[in-house]
Amino acid sequence: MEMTFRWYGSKHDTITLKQIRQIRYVTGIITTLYDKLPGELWTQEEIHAMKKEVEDAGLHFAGIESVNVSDAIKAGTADRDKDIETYIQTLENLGKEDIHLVCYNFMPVFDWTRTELARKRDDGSTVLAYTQEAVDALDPDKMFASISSDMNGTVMPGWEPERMAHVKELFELYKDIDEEQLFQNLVYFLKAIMPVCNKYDIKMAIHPDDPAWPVFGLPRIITSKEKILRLMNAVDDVHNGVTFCSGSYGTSLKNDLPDMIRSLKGRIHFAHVRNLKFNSPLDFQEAAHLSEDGTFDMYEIVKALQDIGFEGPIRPDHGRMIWDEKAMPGYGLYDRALGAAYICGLWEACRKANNNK
Ligand SMILES: [Mn+2]
Repeated sequence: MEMTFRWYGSKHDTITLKQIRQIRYVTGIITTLYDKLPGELWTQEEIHAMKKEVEDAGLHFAGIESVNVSDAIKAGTADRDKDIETYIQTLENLGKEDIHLVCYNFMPVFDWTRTELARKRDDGSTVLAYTQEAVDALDPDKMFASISSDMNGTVMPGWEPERMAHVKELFELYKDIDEEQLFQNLVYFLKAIMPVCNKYDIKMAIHPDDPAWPVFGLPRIITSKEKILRLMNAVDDVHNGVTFCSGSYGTSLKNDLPDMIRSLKGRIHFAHVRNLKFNSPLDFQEAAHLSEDGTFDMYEIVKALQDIGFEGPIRPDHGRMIWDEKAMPGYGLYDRALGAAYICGLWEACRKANNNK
């Protein structure tokens, strides 16, 4: 595996590549062209400049998170073929720049959903949190307003003001789309892009829905072992793969995370590893990566990844906001650096235990 760090670009991130380079455990960067809206073409020149900036800082360019999929593709509107053609051209340009990993998601309207971006813990740090009760009491417009006012002046992908200004129209677009239709639209998209992925060996890695159940009446389709395996079988090509995000699949306590990892052998191309702490099945908050700080057995998650021969990038995922850092919620430097060190420690311990068997 390669330990990586998500970086939001010099224009938007509070964290520098120089700082990331000094984490030591981290060798790779996961990033994106942050100013691109879904459906926009990425030129080869833009991709080249992004990659060069990372490499000039002494880091490896490990992959893209994300090339976002347009609502026309997700909802299957008349414009989708045009947008798919653009997506294919973007993939072609990524391939020409020797980039082989693309994370994406297929969540309608909202990307991940949280109801609080700074819930205070006993230790004085803050974390992102979700309660179903709060979602049920909110209308989506207000949800956007409360999230956007709480971002420490940052803009988070999937919550761009340009898109969110049209929340009502977006909801209208999806009003007749049920889970099955959304799934078929995803399969249509994947089948269309597989030839270019094969040509350049680009591994597509779908990020699970977060939380792993429908919110605001919108369908969610990447939520469980059964559903992700259905997608793997529907487009049975190694380039149709998975970002295994423990914190997103883990929002549903029905998901057995190590078992899911084992069932996806050969198809996990990227891993997000983080922990959650549950107060009840529909009320959870993010936690330090350490197993005993939350609900998941992080050792078993790392061990399962190693047991299936996972060789791709791993990144620590959302961390707590600690040491008075001001950064994008979930994406501070300090707690994610601690997370990277912890995961590397687990990885080394698992590897040595295996070698000594
Ligand atoms: Mn994730």
